[in-house]
Amino acid sequence: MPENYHSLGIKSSEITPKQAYLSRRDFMKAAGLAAGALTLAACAPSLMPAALPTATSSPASAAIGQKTDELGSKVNSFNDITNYNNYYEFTEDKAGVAPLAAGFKTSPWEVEVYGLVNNPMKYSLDDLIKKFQPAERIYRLRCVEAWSMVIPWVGFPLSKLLKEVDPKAEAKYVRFETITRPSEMPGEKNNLYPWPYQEGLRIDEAMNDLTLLATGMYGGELPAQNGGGMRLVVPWKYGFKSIKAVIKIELVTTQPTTMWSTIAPNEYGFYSNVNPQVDHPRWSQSTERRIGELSRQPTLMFNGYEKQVAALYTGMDLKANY
Ligand SMILES: Nc1nc2c(c(=O)[nH]1)N[C@H]1C(S)=C(S)[C@@H](COP(=O)(O)O)O[C@H]1N2
Ligand SMILES: [Mo]
Repeated sequence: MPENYHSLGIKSSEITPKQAYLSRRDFMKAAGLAAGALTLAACAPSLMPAALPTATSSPASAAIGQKTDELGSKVNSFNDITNYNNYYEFTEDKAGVAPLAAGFKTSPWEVEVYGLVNNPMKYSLDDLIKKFQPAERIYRLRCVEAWSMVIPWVGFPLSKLLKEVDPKAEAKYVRFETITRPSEMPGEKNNLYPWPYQEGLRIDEAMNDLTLLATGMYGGELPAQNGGGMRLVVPWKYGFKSIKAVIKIELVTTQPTTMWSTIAPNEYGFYSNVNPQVDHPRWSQSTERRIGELSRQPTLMFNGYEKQVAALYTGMDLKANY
């Protein structure tokens, strides 16, 4: 996952898409193009119900291109967000994910919620959308590789779903699992990785209002390369915690195994909170490169979400619990 993952013998290929350097005028043009693409997607019958919120709450994607997050950073273009992806089930090449994911079926999509709950559930994506009313949330995404984007998700708080399944008192953590479908995900045949991709959160982290289950993006459905059918978004943690294509959510008592902490426990801890003061063993985390911008910028504690989440970690040594 790091841009130069030499320890696994993976070739270093940081391919920066041309779009990352679009001028302001080209940026606007690209936003217009994205609007066209979304209209097409919305016309495909099988995709129709997926993630489009009601007409009134769904801003045109061209308008989304001019929006900012609450810190004033403008959202990345639809092109950047959908063509520069980390998604190892497809490939280790960020620019190669989109073409490979084009054939990935995100509908129908089912999510099972089980384990230490009083009310285990199986949902279709359509059920989830009807029940939990996804809305737009613009979040910064900070990859552990020290690049970042601003992404207009459409999603609902994980807490809403957890309240419905009603965790038992013994449930202390939530475990998430990505779909296994090697026929459509060629990277899953690469046995350098202990598939399926798994992630986890402490239950109070999972209940925080920022923690999102995303069913859409840029006012439309969630593109396969961004984790459609449904993905987790935890904006104060490094991007790899935001697991894509989730099909299983399990409530458990002990801290779940995660794919990256299995591969390199000294580099990717369970918490993986964005922290400019705790460097990765092989690079600094103090600054980041915003895709589409030329200069680096300082990385913020908890990715700028300190007010909302610092209390989750009171009294914890954030260096030891990286
Ligand atoms: N299942 C799965 N989820 C994943 C990944 C992955 O390889 N597989 N990559 C992670 C990493 S490293 C990042 S930075 C983000 C990227 O999300 P994006 O492509 O939507 O920007 O997805 C995360 N979720
Ligand atoms: Mo990442």
